[in-house]
Amino acid sequence: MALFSVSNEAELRLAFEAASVFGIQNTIVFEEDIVLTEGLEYTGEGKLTLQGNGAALIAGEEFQSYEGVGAGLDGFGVALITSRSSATFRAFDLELDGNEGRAQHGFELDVPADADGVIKTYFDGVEVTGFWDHGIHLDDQAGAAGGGGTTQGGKDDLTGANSDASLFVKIIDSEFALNGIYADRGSVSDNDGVRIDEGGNGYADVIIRDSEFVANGADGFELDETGRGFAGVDVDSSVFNDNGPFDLNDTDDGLDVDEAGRGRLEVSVRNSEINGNFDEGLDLDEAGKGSIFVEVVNTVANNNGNAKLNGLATDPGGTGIKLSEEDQGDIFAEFINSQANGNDDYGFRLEQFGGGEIDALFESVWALDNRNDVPGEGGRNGIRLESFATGDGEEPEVLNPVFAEFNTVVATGNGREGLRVDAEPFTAMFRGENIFDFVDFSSTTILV
Ligand SMILES: [Ca+2]
Ligand SMILES: [Ca+2]
Ligand SMILES: [Ca+2]
Ligand SMILES: [Ca+2]
Repeated sequence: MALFSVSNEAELRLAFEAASVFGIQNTIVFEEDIVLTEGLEYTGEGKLTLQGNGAALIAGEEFQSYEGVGAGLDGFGVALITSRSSATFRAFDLELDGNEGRAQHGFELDVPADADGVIKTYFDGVEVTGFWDHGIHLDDQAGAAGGGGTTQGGKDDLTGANSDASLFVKIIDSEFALNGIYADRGSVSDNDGVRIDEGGNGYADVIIRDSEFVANGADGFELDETGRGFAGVDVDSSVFNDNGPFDLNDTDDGLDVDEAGRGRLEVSVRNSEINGNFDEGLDLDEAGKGSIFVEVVNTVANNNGNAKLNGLATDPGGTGIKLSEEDQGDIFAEFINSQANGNDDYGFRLEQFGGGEIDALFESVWALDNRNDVPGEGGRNGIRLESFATGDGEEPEVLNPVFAEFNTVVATGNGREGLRVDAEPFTAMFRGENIFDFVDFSSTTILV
């Protein structure tokens, strides 16, 4: 094991260079804050651990910028740390500071094309703020824009690879704030607090505990999984608030997970807040083979949407919790002791397309005062469930089953009825005291 203690840029750069050549285990220990003039690169085969001891790594006033790479990048800052290694990366008790947009990412993982197995990345006690692009970007999607990945063609000097590798990410006691909001230093649409792009073979599995994703230009957290493999995100005691105001033509979400191709989407959110984001609060999209499995417990998703931009957003709306499942597969959802109130569109919206069913439990749930007061839009429901044998937008629509249990649900004050269901058949169980009105677009409703 190689251990490096560093207290200035020259020592830190030497440590990265040495670690890239030697060692199975490399630990770099920060003795004090360090201001960087150039980005750091790691290309070694050994594990790399940054032990920050509370120090900050800061992009300097004249931090290195892209030159001659084109794609609208020239003149904008490079990433603070870039890894081109499939070895485990860990950062502890370290602040990464982009200095108001002078650096692109705090940490960029460009997955090598020949990577396989599981690449593990850990952030514990890490604060990431002030980057013009994603605060953190883990990139295993090929192509300048990625398969549904980032939108600024070629903005990373090397792009991810659609490698055979999977990504395992653990985020503990960390904060990601105020990234992607610096228009004159490179920020454009879709610059998130944390962005994980997984492509090709392999899955993405993310654990988040006691962390905050706040006031980033686009999504607070986004996972985009394509190709074979599932997308899994397990969240406890975390905050995803006030993200997504940057692009007025495409405002963004608190917590956004997209899964495409083979594989399921599995998300659990417990004891968390998803409030005040400028599009959806929690936004889950699954496509290709596979189902959505979601559990939301002791969590609030309130006041999401872009009406607070007073009409500046070109596509009004924003739902508290939105699930969309396309193609083969179903939605299995449990919402317990949770609320989605005051959102600009629906409180809860679940859509199943392409054949399958929705199986949902709402227990001790509030969906209050969700409305879309845009003239002519006519308001929204507290809870809307739609299940189709046909694809999204395909005519004529053919309905599929919904099974739903409502136990002590209040859905009042919404722009339209508290509950709307489009299903064939709709099988409903009512337990406890439920307070909502109901509009039924199902041809058969079975009360059990
Ligand atoms: Ca992969
Ligand atoms: Ca997949
Ligand atoms: Ca899928
Ligand atoms: Ca389906």
